[in-house]
Amino acid sequence: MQALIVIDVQNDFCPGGALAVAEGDAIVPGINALMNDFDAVILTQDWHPAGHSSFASSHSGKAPMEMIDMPYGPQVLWPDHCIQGSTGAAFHPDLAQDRADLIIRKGYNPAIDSYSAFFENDHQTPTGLEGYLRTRGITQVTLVGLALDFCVNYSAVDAAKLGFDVTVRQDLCRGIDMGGSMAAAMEGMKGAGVALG
Ligand code: VGL
Ligand code: ZN
Repeated sequence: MQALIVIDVQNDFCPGGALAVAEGDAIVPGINALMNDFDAVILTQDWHPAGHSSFASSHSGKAPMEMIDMPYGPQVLWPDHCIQGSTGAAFHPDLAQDRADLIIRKGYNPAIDSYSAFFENDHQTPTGLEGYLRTRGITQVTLVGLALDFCVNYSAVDAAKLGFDVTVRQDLCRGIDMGGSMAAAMEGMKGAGVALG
């Protein structure tokens, strides 16, 4: 059984959004077309409370894209984005969200970020997605969405570590690419056994 996992195709990651990824909206038609080919379709939604600890605005003297040491490790500080209930947190209006079997939200814990759809950034607090996939008999997952070098990358590596057969469709992803993050992500995914399609 195969699942399509669509990572964070939300307004704030598309052109005009708070943390816009170049051409983030260009992948939407291709993602919609792919949905028919899978036994399950899962959407993830970055879903932060106002004042989230991953926001630069929550740390005096810090600017977006600077790093900070958190108890769980280094963390990039982001512009305020995907605030619960905001237009920025909504899915891109053209995404076929009615096709989703499950929408999994992440990043709701104020003290910790969650790039991966499987675990928060401490790499141990689960979101519940693993259990959902296993109880539905899913063994193969294909990932698409935003951003390739952050949430897609972390989700793909975690899925592979958990033993799923993982493919990332690069043509249906777009990345942020800061400080060599894209090259590092590609190496990390390859090393984890992720197929880059
Ligand atoms: C993401 C940075 C912060 C992502 C989410 O979806 O890749 N990146 N929050
Ligand atoms: Zn976020």
